[in-house]
Amino acid sequence: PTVAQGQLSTITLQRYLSSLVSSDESLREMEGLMLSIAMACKTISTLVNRAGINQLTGLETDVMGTRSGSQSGKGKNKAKKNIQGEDQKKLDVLSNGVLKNALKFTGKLGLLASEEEDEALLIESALDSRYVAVFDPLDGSSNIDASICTGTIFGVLEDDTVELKNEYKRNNDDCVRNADAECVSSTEALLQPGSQLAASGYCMYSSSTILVFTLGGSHPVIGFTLDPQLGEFVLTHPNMRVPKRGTYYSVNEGNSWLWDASIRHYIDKIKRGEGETKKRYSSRYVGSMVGDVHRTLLYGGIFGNPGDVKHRNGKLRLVYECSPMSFLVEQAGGGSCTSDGGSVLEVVPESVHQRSTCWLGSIEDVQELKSYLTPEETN
Ligand code: P6P
Repeated sequence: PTVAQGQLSTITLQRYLSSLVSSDESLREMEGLMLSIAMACKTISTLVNRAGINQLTGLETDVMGTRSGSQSGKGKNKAKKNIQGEDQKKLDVLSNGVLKNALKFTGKLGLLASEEEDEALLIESALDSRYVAVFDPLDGSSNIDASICTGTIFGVLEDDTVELKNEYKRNNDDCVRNADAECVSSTEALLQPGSQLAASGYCMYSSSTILVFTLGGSHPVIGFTLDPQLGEFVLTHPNMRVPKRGTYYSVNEGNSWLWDASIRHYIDKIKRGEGETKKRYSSRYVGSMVGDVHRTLLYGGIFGNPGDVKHRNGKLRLVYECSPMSFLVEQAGGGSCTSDGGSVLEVVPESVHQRSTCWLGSIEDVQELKSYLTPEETN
């Protein structure tokens, strides 16, 4: 469903979603989830915008001395690490709590996975819910102290094990067992390929706060901008479509000496104006996936985190970064692929925090890149 340009500013997220549900009752639960995610994003937006004022910049610390039992108790502060071994920022922890609680209290999710949580969260009271959610609560948080854009990335999946669970007996060791009493991981609903997403999106915290999402199927990619005066997300991008071609490439060239030769060759060609369009491409790279993907969605071009000899699978996480973003870009008429030319959306995750190489953007730019990619070789 799209709306005439003139009507845009009067349509809030709440009104848009309720109009969807009135024509399709099966979206009732999804409406509740999206409103909870939007509420959490409003809170995170305020936290991010006031980080400097509320001394919420900097690292989440773990006071060492008191743990090692030193007399003084004035231990040296040491940054806490997430399961990725990355320093956690204060706002990573806060944003994670805000989103986790917002989703838990919907009572509509039995399972959550977050970049900031080592293990998937089982919500006993809602284990038989229809959906599970995956999210990166504050992607690009290393940019926070410099007030560069950050974002929340989320995905919603049908819990395809719910029916099975009715046959399984829950076991007190927190796994579900099938009829043969084999332990079936109760978190397998999270390990679905991106093609199975029921919804995905992001909220970007930048010069404005913009919530962009899609419900897949016949639904558009749609964007709502937070009106600080109203405190409401209002419809500003009714039907986002990626231009078929762009003139920007967005990748961390600092790693180019470590890339596979095929990728170095591609980037070299397009920056020299020797690619298919014969136009010279410019580099645009914020180092914050949500900002780089949002620009690519609007202006076209190609974004990538290709992996290299040191990080074969790149830096981005499949389940809550690559899959949701690839799903959204492809729904907007763009393309996506891994660095060996495969489909991001067909990669079946083996673990919640696994990484994947990822390219996404204008369909013709992604197709041109794929013509350079050789099967992934060891360097
Ligand atoms: P690199 C931020 O840490 C992040 O997860 C994404 O937001 C961003 O696209 C990527 O890492 C940046 O990676 O290797 O360029 O620092």
